[in-house]
Amino acid sequence: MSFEQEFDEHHAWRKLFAARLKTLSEWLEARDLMDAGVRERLDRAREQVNADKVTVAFVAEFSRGKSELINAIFFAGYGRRIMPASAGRTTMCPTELGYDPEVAPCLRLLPIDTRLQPQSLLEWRSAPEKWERIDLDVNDPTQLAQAIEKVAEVRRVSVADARALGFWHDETPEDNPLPGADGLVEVPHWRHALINMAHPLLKQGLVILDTPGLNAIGAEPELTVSLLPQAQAVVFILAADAGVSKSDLAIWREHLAPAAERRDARLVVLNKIDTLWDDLSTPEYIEAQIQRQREHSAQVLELAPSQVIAVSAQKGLLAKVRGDEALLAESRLVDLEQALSDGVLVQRRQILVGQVREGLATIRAEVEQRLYARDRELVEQLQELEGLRGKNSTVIQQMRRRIEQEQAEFESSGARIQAIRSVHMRQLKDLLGLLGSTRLKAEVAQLAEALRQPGIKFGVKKVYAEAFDRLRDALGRAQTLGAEVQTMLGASFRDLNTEFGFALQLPDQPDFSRYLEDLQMVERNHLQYLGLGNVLKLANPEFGERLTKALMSRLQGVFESAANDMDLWNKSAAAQLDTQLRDRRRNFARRAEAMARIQLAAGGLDTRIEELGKAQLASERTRAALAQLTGLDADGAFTELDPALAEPAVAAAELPADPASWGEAEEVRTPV
Ligand SMILES: Nc1nc2c(ncn2[C@@H]2O[C@H](COP(=O)(O)OP(=O)(O)OP(=O)(O)O)[C@@H](O)[C@H]2O)c(=O)[nH]1
Ligand SMILES: [Mg+2]
Repeated sequence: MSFEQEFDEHHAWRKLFAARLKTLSEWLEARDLMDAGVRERLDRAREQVNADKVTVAFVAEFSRGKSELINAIFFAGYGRRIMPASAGRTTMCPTELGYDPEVAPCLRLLPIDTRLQPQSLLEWRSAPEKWERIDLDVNDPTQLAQAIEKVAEVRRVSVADARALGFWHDETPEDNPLPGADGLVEVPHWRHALINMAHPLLKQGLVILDTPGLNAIGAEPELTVSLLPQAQAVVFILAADAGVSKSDLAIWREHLAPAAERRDARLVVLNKIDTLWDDLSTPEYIEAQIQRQREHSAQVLELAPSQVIAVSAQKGLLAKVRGDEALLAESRLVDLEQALSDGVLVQRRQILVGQVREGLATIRAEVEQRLYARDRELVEQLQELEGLRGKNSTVIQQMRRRIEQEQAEFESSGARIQAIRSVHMRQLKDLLGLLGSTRLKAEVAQLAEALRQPGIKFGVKKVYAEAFDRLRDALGRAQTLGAEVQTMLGASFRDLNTEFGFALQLPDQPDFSRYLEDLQMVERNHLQYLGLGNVLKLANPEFGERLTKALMSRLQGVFESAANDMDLWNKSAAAQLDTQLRDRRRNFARRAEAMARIQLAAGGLDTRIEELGKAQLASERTRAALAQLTGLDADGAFTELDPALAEPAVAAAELPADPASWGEAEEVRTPV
């Protein structure tokens, strides 16, 4: 399947999933099986799938054909070049292409001067007034291409200004731009560009990141330590006419090699194979040349030759625009599209399916727990009523009193639950405090201070190591506190189950190993980055500031996710207490009401027993329907729904006479 087809398929699956979640949620509501924990899990699953983005970043030295490749793969349908691609340095600032329905189609450009201020790129994103905005007309490819040419704009500034902006380093003079006769040097006009357009692939969640060459990528630490490591795929490009140069290798080492152990796709492209096409040579000879280049590139990058995909972006674009099938085949662009779709989309889908399956399984387990409690009550009631057969009204009267007495005893569980809840809230507050941003800032403060000092920082790696040790420690302590909550709640749940007949079951506490891994990856990205000569750049305090900002925004992401997981876990536990308390209260009301009816009418007992029997059957159907609604196989295929099971399952016997007697438990809120 081509990249586009695969992407369409992925999108179709996401829509199907959203529809299934909606059915599930309505079904749960209709049966009064929704609680705060389940609702939150459903919201998360929906969010996870809706917000799913696939970022493909193109990274290479200038002029290797990144922008041309983007044109050829994604934008040939416009019949022309959309991203500017020309000889020499063209794309001057990182350019992100995506789609946000909330914003009209436009190009937004962040001025380079913002580098002089401490905000991170992430922070600038939420300051729209700082960006220059140009509306785009997607139906007019010429206007589109002209507007996007702005990403190639440059400015001439003094060496001092270039230094302040991060494009001039006295320590590495060979990388500095050449001053003109006027002593000025050329720097990018813009720091970052965001293109928002309703292209079909972008609308479905694809994000494309085009980057400028070597020195320009390194100038923006956030790109290196955040944007690129978080992309689902990074395409690295070499050019057949240039071989593997020293700067190609520097980019490979700095941006691609460190992520080698990650599951995400890293693709290597040998572009411009058309420069080897030559009318005087035989096709066999040309093929041998291409193979030799692939082998050589693979050897230098320490890859297998099969991992290097040879293409011609330019001829591929031309072939697509002209509809020339023979040329398209010769450009081999399809090989690359295939690799992208297998390597990126198929994997992405697997990860997503895995997460969603896990979420659905938890929802099912939690709802089943509640159904189990309800079933048990049905059985008890049936036994109670069966025992009354043939008994006189005095016995029934006694039974009625017994129910009232039991009900009164049960009400004492309310106070116990309150007590448990207040201990739980206190523990939770401590726990979330460990993962909060105040704490995070405190743990990183020393590192931030060290980076802010002017001068070359030889001890920076040690400061990093210490800061990450402290962060790991904070996560570790949060996990330990979580275990304490687990012990406390587990014991309380067991007591409540035996004493008051609840069916409470504590979900497992979230596993933090994923966050420890994330932390490790952030640390590795930073150390790798500093290990590559960038440590010299740290002599500049603004650079240190930017690096700290970039670090903070990633760490915040990790800690927030950990806190969210903990919060959800606690919500589920608290919601169980609430709903089971409510179910039990309601059940007492029903029993008392049934007794009253039985006392009043002859034959009332048989009617009630029959009703309960029906309720048991309905409950079986409810379980079966729940299994179907939450069913998802490992390939992401949903279980087919049996329409018969969607019938209203609430039998009359389940409904109490007077809703006011249900007794609502007050809602639990998580402290922030
Ligand atoms: N012959 C040939 N030229 C190509 C091919 N791909 C790109 N080019 C040309 O190479 C030049 C550079 O291409 P770009 O796409 O601008 O390269 P880039 O990697 O985006 O470069 P920067 O934006 O400067 O970082 C342009 O003139 C392209 O037309 C190709 O497959 N064959
Ligand atoms: Mg470019």
